[in-house]
Amino acid sequence: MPQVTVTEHLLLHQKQSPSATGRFTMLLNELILAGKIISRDVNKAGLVDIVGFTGTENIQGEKVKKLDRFANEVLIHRMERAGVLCGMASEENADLIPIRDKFPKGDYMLLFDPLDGSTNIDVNINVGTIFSILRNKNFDGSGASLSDMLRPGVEQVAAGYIMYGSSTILVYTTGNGVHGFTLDPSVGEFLLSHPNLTIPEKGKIYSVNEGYWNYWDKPTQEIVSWFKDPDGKRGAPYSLRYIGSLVADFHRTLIYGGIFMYPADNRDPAKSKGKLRLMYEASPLAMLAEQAGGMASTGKRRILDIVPEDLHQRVPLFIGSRDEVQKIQETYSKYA
Ligand code: AHM
Ligand code: MG
Repeated sequence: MPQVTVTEHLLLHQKQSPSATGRFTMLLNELILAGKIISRDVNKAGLVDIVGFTGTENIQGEKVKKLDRFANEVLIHRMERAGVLCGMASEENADLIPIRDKFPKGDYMLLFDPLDGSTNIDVNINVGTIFSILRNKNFDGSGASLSDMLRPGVEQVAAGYIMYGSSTILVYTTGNGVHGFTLDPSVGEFLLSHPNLTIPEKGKIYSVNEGYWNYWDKPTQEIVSWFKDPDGKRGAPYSLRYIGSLVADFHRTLIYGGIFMYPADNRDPAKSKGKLRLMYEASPLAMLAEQAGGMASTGKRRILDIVPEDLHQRVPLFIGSRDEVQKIQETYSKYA
């Protein structure tokens, strides 16, 4: 069987679009190279003195691990030089990251979570880079402003993730289906392994940190109880799977179906809107989910319709198969 590299796949898709200039391919190629560099270092994390905390805290007040900082630096360094961006934002940086004057600019904007799930690195659990790409409608050759960047997920031109696990996988969409590529380390290329991924319409798995049960609202408690006994006769319950690493939990949901949830909770005011960030986590994964035939919701509204007010805004997230996400929305509307 002929093997299709991610670059060939990108070029093929670019050819289908008459307005394509190749700049988007350049952007994704740079992103892929950054992903390969991060993958190399994640793979040897146990070998070198790179695991452990840096001793500082990020904008969310969480401890930053060395590999998070490394991944963030690699992405900023490479992508600033790509010549196609007018601004970036990272989960690890408080403010918008400008493209310095010495580099050429383009109208794309890149938002990313450099290494999501990094608390899992020390125990060899999958982690991932999540990315979201927007276009600046007001681009005039200079940088992007905050208001240029605070756009709803529905305007994303591409989104995806690179998961560093037993193998390194790139999953992305440009609004034309979802495609997965596996890194072949012997040739250093991502090869098409999962063309046209679709989420099963209904699944058998729910995924949530159930330790927070006491802090959830009534609709979330009701839906989780329902997953344990969906037919009301103590018949077949859903299975529970929770890795605690969003990219890994989402990747399983994408392939097997079912639902991943990170609801709002009342543990502390910072988590009253959930834990996950709209622009770096929820929106890009929501675009993938919808492109794969699934759904993503806060329980009350579609994730992709939310207009962000802040780069680091958090949002409750229910994402996966249509059937289960609809069930959640029905439960929420009962309580409205
Ligand atoms: P991070 O961006 O600081 O890595 O945090 C996000 C991670 C997700 O990967 C995961 O879904 C979630 O936090 C797990 O949180 P919890 O430990 O509260 O269940
Ligand atoms: Mg994260």
